[in-house]
Amino acid sequence: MRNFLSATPKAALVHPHDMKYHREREEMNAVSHVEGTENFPNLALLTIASLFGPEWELSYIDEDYLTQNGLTYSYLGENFDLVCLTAMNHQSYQAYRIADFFRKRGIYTVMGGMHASALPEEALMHVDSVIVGEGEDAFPRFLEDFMKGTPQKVYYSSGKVDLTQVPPPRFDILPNPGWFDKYPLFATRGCPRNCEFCCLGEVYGPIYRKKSPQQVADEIRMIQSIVKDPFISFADENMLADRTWSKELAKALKPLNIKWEAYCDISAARDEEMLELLRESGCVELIIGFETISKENMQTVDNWKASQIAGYPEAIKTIQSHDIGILACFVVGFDHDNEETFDNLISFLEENPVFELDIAVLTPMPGTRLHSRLKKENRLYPEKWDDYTWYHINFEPAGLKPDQIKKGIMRVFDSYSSPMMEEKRRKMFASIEARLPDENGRNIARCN
Ligand code: B12
Ligand code: SF4
Repeated sequence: MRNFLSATPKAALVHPHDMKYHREREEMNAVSHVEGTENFPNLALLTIASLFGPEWELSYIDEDYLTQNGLTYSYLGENFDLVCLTAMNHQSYQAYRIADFFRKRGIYTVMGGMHASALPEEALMHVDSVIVGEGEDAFPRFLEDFMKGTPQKVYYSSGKVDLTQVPPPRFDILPNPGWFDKYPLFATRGCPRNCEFCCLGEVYGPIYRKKSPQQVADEIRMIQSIVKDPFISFADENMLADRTWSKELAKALKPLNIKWEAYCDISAARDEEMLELLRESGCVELIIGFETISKENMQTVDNWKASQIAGYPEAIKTIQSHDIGILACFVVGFDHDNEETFDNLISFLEENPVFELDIAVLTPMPGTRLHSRLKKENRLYPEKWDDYTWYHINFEPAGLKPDQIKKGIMRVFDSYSSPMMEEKRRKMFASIEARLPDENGRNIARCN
């Protein structure tokens, strides 16, 4: 059995702050004419928190919160029995710094999330144990071993967690629950597509699974008991892939009187009955990965997506006609991209106005097919994970120089934000704008 510092074992759940990302975010905001950054509580940590027994005392530590409020990282001096870390690629160096620090103090560290799941061996150079994939089935096994004093180095998820059986995330442990702009939840896992650059299949596996609509509604009620008028941001990879279930979910959400957004693919446009139910249930925005309007490029991403490009204009019109805004996410840096890519995107957006726009730089995240291909082609730049922010060029692009990519993105955002386009969108989207809760609820930080 493990000896604890006191009768109540103490765990810290830490969301690392990445200074470099936040600096670049500000630069990107200037380019995209957007102000501020959105703050979310970290859903992975709140989910992991739900897996601890009642004997544990849990401290949720969000370094973004500490930094933005000018507070020191005094938690580093506190005594814990266990420190749990999560990290995306760009946050991994800071997660490692935190882990090194606690390990030097003899405190046990465990890490999960996107980065550690793709590179468990690397993570193990800094942390004591790694959870690969979903935490809901792997972390309880770790905890059991940890309590016995025999934790292993790596725990793998089955990738088949039954979402109807998982406990609700512990929003009640947030020390500052009202501070956040949006409150994330997930309702499904898995995605039927298989994009070359996507890292999510590696973590969640290929099986599409769902919570019950009632379960999701209950989780939202719990958030509502802690925060007034929370804006719910569904963190699912592709939430509306099952239309029948999505309609049931919309009916379960309607009485809650919330506003919400979710990630989905363009096929949502095919079911207008569903779109109407979504609108009635408070859906104000769908975040859709359009990726590219070049069929040649898209054929390297995913064949299904390549077959959808011709239908983009109609789909955009249909979804937004239901007063649901689209946050259209595009990626540049594909092998068939060149200077014309930016001109084509500018014309496409003039002809098919979208409520919001995001443009990211193609990034070869570890664990993806894109990463393996570029490695084989000897095109990866030396890996610096804090450059994996989706604002950086981390490989030798085929048809453009890194500088052209940056200038091209700027050109598209300048056109999108020109007074003429702003005016056009203002008129066109007045009824969507009217449905938004307030400025704070607006989608500012974006990712897909
Ligand atoms: C919500 C979200 C955000 C929110 C909130 C982020 C936050 N504070 O948590 C916002 C909008 C702010 C955001 C911003 C960004 N994001 Co984001 N985001 C997401 C999204 C949609 C959901 C993440 C989530 O909450 N999932 C639900 C939880 C429960 O799942 P999970 O994190 O995978 O955790 C499970 C397991 O991984 C594991 N686990 C995870 N951590 C731990 C820790 C321990 C100890 C254990 C035991 C287990 C464990 O157990 C959990 C339960 O099964 C994902 C895409 C997706 N669908 O996953 C992208 C994603 C995580 N984001 C991504 C990116 C790139 C970004 C940005 C850099 C984008 C940008 N350029 O602005 C920024 C960075 C922000 C920052 N502060 O540094 C990438 C990360 C890629 C990677 N390989 O690292 C993703 C995967 C999207 C993508 N493009 O593929 N994001
Ligand atoms: S990028 Fe989006 S659509 Fe493509 S596989 Fe990943 S989650 Fe699915």
